[in-house]
Parts: sequence; structure tokens; C-alpha cells
Amino acid sequence: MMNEIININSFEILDSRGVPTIFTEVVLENGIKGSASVPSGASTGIHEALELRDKDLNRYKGNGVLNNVKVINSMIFDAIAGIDARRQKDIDKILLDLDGTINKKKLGANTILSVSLAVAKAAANYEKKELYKYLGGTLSYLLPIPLVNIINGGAHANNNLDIQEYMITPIGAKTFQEAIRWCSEIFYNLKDLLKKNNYSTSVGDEGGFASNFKNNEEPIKYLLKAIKMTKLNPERDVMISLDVAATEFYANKKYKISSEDKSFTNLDMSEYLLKLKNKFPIFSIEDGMAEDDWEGWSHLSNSITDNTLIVGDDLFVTNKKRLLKGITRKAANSILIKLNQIGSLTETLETIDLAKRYNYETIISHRSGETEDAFIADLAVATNSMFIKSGSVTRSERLSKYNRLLILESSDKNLVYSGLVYNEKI
Ligand code: 2PG
Ligand code: MG
Repeated sequence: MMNEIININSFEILDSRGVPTIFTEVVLENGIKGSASVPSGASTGIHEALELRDKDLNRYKGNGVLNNVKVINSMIFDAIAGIDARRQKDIDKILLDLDGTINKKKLGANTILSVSLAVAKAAANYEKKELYKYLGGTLSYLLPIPLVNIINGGAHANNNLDIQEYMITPIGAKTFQEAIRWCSEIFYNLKDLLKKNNYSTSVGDEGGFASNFKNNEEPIKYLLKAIKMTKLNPERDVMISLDVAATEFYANKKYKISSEDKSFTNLDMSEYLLKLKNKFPIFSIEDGMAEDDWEGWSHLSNSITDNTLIVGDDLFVTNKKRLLKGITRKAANSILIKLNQIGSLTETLETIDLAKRYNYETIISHRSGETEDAFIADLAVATNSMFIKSGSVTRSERLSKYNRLLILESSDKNLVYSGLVYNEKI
């Protein structure tokens, strides 16, 4: 057979923060290859599958991944050599069994994921199909609405903002190309505005501006000004999305909003977010509550009853069990999907499937530490996900995903921009 795995080459490379990560290439019998590299988070949820590192303090402050690479080239290769690369589920099952732990702490979620994704790419290449077609078949038709992060705070920037991400959401564009053009134009109008007011225009980990602001509200006002300067309407064309990443400032049952010198209970926090929501055109709120504050989540979801997306990231960690718990408790209405939170393609697809069955919106997401790998762009199209989050419209590790979608839009006339579908739905 020509589709059998005959070789694996794994290497230690660097991510967008200059921290080591894993690159894996899978080779099939007929010489066809597929490769993938894995991203890495900064505001990592405690319930995520484990990202394993060498912990050798003499190299990269302990962040090396040479052991992971060794395991892939030996133990993992032995376990999946000779198997048809199209048997994704079976291969992922072998990898999970080889690890044998609940949170993948033996081999590492990063180790397993690099192989899982490289296998999928090799199989797509073998089938001579684009990755999204291979994964999604002929029913994939949506190009996602991008959530574009143009002001960075929290763990992604060295500024005073408690809220981690201020994103623009071009729901009113007619095409993905128009959506990206709007976002780039808004980004540069925002840059002019910041400069004019003597605010710094240096950027954070995801390519958004990392200026200091008066409080957590001021960035929203700047975004709205920049949207209007671009001659767009902040309700109809481009709305605001937030990733509060509240786990990062939650301790002893209190939410500590340092920039405003406030300490909130979950009820206060919910009220704070509701006020923001009522004051500004906010499209979605991600991680408005901490990862284990289920009560806070239910409260937030009960108090915001319009079609605002209430998105669980650290809360769900792309994990079916946690998502089911959230569904039962009515904790949210949307889920952020990150492949490396769970650590294999099959499990990620299962979580997306479960979310869709319960009418949850799925937002396919990058990590703050990224590589040029654009797998998530294809994953978004393959799964008809209405949204993608890949940071700012600057820096190539962010753009590789948006650029892939621009190319898909031009090359496959069957694909439709999700904004059109979303506006029909509401
Ligand atoms: C998030 C992500 C991506 P990180 O919180 O949603 O923006 O950040 O990768 O640091 O967890
Ligand atoms: Mg998040």
C-alpha cells in the first residue's frame, strides 16, 4: 500500500515568542509528506491537557522539547509505522493509549498533537485534497468571521489592562476579503489615534497595540472611534469582542481589577460586564468568569439574555466532559476551540460536534505563542465554524491563518462568508 506511514521526522523549532515547540513531519510509502507544528498558550487553563517540556534549565530556561522529539522519532514511530494515514481515529487512539493518562502528562499534549495533525496533512496530501476538503468533505461551505485582536492586555502585554483582548468583529462584511480589509484599515486608524494622543503603538504577543489606558473601558472607546474613522458603523458593520481571561485575576473568590482598583465577587463581576455590554456594541464576551466559577458563569449567562456570545475558553478547554457540564448548567452559549488544549484532532472534532448538537457557536482559535502553521484556518472551514480568532492583522504567525482563508475564498467559489449567514440567522 502507498498510504502507509514509513517515517517520522520531528524537530525542535521556535514559536512566535522565541520559545521551543515541536515540528513533526510524517512520510508515507509513496514519499508523500505532511507536517505540523504546535502552538503554545500564556494564559493557560488549569484543566488543559499537559504541555510537556524538558525542564533542563541549561537550555531555553527549561522550555526545550528535545525529549518530546525523541519520543516521536522512536516510541511513537514504532507504534504507528505501517498504518494507513487516513485512519485518523485509530492513530489518535493508539497515541492516547500509548500515553495512558487523563491529561496526557506522560507523552505531552504537544507531542501527541504534532503527530496527530501531521498525519491528517499527510493523508490529505495523499488524497490530493485541500486539508479543509479532506477533513470536512463537500459540505464545508463557511468562511469564518474573524475576531481580530487589536488591543492586547492581561498576560499578553506589559501594560495596565486587566482585560486580555479587545477584538473587532466584522459581522457586516459581505466577503472575508472585505472583512480583513476593514480590520486592517481600522488597525491603522487606531494607530493614528493612539499616536495623536501620545499613547504607545508598540504591540503585544498577538500583534495588537499594548498601550497603557486610563481604565478597561477606554480601549473600547478608541476602537469605536477607529471604526467610525474608517466610515463603518459599530452596530451594523463591526462590533467589539472581548476576551476578559478572568481566571488570570481571580483569587480567593474575588476578581481583582487592578487598573481600576476594584475587587469584585462573581455577582459584581457579572454586573460589571453587563454594564459594559449595555453601554457598548459588544458582540461576544470570552472567559468573563474564572475557569471553575461555575456559579459565576451561570449568573453571567442568565443576566445577558440577548444574542451576545458568552464564550468558554479556560472554562471548557476543548474538553467534551467540561462542555457537557457547561451545557447542563447553562453556563455559556459558545465554545473556544484550541487543538492543543485537548491534544488530538479526533478529540477536537468530537468536541466541536458536541457543541453543534447543543447549538453552541464554535470559535476556532490560535494561541498567543504561534507558528506559521495555518491548520486552524482549514479546521474552521471544514467544521463550518462561524468564527475564527487569530490575533491582529499584523505579524505573519497571525496572518498565515487569515491569508489562507483569503486564498481559499478566491480559489473556491462555493465558500460563503459567515457574516451573511449570521445576519440571516438573527
Ligand atoms: C486565549 C488565548 C488566545 P493564550 O486566552 O484565548 O488568544 O491566549 O494562548 O495565551 O491562552
Ligand atoms: Mg481566551
